[in-house]
Amino acid sequence: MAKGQRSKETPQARESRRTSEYPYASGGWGSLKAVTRILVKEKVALKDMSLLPLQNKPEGFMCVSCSWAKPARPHAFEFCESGAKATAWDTTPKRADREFFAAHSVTELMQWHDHDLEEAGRLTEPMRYDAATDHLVPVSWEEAFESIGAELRGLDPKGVVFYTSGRASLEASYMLQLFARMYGTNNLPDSSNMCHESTSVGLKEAIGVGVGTIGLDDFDTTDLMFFFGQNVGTNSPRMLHQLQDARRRGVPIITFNPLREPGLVAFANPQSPHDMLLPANTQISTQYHQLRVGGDTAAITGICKAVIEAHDKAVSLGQPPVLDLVFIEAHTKGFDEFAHFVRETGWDAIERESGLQRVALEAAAREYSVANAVIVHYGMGLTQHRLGVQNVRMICNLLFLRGNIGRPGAGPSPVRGHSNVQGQRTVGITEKPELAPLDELAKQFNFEPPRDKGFNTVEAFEAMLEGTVKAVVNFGGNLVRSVPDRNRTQPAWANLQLAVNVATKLNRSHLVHAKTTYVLPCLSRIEIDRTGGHEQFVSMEDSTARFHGSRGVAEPAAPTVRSEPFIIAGLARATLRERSTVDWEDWCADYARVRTEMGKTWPAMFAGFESSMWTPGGVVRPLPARERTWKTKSGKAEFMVPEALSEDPDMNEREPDALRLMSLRADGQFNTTLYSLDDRFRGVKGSRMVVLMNRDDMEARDIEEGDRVTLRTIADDGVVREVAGLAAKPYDIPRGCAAGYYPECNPLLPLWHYAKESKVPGAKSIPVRVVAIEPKSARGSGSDSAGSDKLPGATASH
Ligand SMILES: Nc1nc2c(c(=O)[nH]1)N[C@H]1C(S)=C(S)[C@@H](COP(=O)(O)OP(=O)(O)OC[C@H]3O[C@@H](n4cnc5c(=O)[nH]c(N)nc54)[C@H](O)[C@@H]3O)O[C@H]1N2
Ligand SMILES: Nc1nc2c(c(=O)[nH]1)N[C@H]1C(S)=C(S)[C@@H](COP(=O)(O)OP(=O)(O)OC[C@H]3O[C@@H](n4cnc5c(=O)[nH]c(N)nc54)[C@H](O)[C@@H]3O)O[C@H]1N2
Ligand SMILES: [Mo]
Repeated sequence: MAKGQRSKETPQARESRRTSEYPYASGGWGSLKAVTRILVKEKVALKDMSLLPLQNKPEGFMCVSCSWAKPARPHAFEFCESGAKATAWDTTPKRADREFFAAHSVTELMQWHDHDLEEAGRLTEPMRYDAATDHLVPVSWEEAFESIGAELRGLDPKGVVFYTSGRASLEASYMLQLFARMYGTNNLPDSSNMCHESTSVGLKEAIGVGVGTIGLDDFDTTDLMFFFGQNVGTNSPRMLHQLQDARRRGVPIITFNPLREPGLVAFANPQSPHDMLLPANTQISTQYHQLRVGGDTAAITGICKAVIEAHDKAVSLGQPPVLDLVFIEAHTKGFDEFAHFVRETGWDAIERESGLQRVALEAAAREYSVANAVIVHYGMGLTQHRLGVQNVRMICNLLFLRGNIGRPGAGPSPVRGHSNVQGQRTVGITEKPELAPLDELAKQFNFEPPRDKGFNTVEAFEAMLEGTVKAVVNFGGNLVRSVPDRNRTQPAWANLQLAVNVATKLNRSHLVHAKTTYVLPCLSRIEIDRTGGHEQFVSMEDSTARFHGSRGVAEPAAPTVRSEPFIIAGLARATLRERSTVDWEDWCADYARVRTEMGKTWPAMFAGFESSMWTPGGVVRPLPARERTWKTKSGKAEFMVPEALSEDPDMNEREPDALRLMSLRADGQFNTTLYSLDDRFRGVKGSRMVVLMNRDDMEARDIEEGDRVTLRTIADDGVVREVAGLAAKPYDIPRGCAAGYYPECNPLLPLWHYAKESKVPGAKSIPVRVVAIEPKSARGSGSDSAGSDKLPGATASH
């Protein structure tokens, strides 16, 4: 068909295409096949496959994938497709050892695809970049510690950053924050700075704790759940068990998401023979609202408006109130201002900003108004916006209207990412001095901790660009891929004086080498930790604020790989020397000593933890908001009036051809780790260089399926940000919105495009425009519809 002359698709054709995008429920046979494929690909031995049943069991290891809660009565196979992939990835027999690094120079490895770097296998020995040969070369642990310690002693601690990627155990995290503070800095960002920090800020202001208040038991008593911007089937699949059980009880689920995510539509449990044999899958969402990207504040305003209107009507008719007036009166502040705002906001503005019709929002409000206990689950679709903190506050506003917090079956449920990201914050990994127990640490360890604010992740890179941050000690993390503005931030990383990377597998951040670069291999949590000559355990906190013990079950990748506590102790000892008041070796010989110290710092949370840490279902962390005690400024749960209906004020309709680009995850990845280039659920195969667009937006720009487009960020700071070679794919997504993959799209995301109170990058709302189209037909036959990602997408050359 000639360009510009395409006929419009009929609604029927559109509907049938929509339903053919992923014809199967998430889970199901597709999931089993994907697990088997990766086990075979990673050559995981049969004996290691027997590890899977130990995953997330009270006596086993806590999965290294997501942080979803671990039940007291686990399913026989308490793991999911993602968790099985993560386990296979870590227990692979492949090794990136000294022979591997001798065979491949760093310049050569820079040409490898991200997937292939990690696919090389587990790191086995400490390595240092050698500029003379352009290779990573082995060094002994002692030599690495001594020379890193000497370098750190020569630097201003305020210019050194200690990043953690959300996997390090409570013990390792406690040790690391203490080391950093004894060294002299609060520069302790972690991955939540790019993730749920909008939650930590927003929930703290609204309810006095920065974490969700629900537990697994709440799934048994809830009678309505919402999902805002969280993709459960891909990113926290074990939660599907609880959702399925709730659906069987008839609990409705209302979803707000620009995309129809298969995992939120239907689910077949691949571990249930009953589900696998019956074609009828459990329907997950009973209402599915495909709002515009950045339309949540408007949508929630609409629901609240309908609820308040229903209340006003009921009261005028002498019927029982719809609002929980007793809760509002006794427990909250700011209701009148919020209700005034809601009454004053017109439906036309709500419909325009949310992209949804009034009737749809009223339908959601009707369910909400009759439910007695409501849980709201949410994820990156809410937090990664310019007004991401406001979004979180809007969730609270909605819950407060009917007292849906601090009672069974109700509350906010931010679904966290990394397996211990929440726990790291709990034990002092924070750049905010007011959140760390500095007085307790000062007394307990007889030193003067720094009191000034440290850098979060965005600020660390701003300072790196200015040249004031000179060194990064990086636990996990692949920052040159995960942070915004790649074409500016990657060269800043290469300009560092010192980069120390503690990791399980090789990633690009190790290769974009600083003047001095170390790569130190650490144990995965799946492996048996024999530090100190005997088996040791660690602990973590899940997404529902329960602490769990974790015991490694697999043999270590190599005898020379060390535990994170060992590595932190080595670095601390060599850096602090006589300044240290801690016997790091002694702590390392028995992590129970670290837990004892944690108990002294936070008696309410960790006193007696040594004997309780194996409690099935976890040790419940005390949260005042669960008891309706509000540790907020006013001592009440606080309503707030949103400052704008649009979450992305800089996206206003200023630019008629602008698209809101969300950068998100595929089921073949865990963040920057790419297990494969497929996104099974969204029908994308063999390449991640893809942009999903509304068919009408494609037609308006004369783009055909498979054409390769160049996206450019709309920004007036004089920096050109582009990603080229993205294969366009028509998709069921609201007009004006587009979707691409993280991390491939990160060059488009300006470093300053963040939520102002939390500095979480606005990764779900990048204003872009299509600036070039390379027609598929011009490339000749034989080229597939997907883009090309043989080389890492749009990296700056090094
Ligand atoms: N398999 C796997 N599991 C993971 C990860 C992984 O990469 N792979 N990563 C882990 C980490 S660190 C995290 S933080 C979590 C992330 O898990 P999620 O919070 O689910 O994150 P994303 O996949 O980035 O995107 C979430 C959803 O938000 C929707 N969305 C985008 N914009 C908007 C919007 O404006 N409004 C609404 N309502 N929805 C929107 C998208 O369509 C998508 O379905 O998962 C964790 N678990
Ligand atoms: N555009 C865009 N950008 C985003 C996001 C987005 O949605 N869109 N999401 C953001 C979010 S939510 C997050 S959490 C960040 C994540 O960003 P990062 O924290 O930078 O990256 P990860 O991919 O989680 O880290 C991967 C590396 O961790 C190492 N690793 C694995 N296991 C361990 C371990 O046990 N110990 C140690 N020390 N290392 C280990 C491996 O070597 C692997 O290469 O990215 C953020 N960036
Ligand atoms: Mo995350």
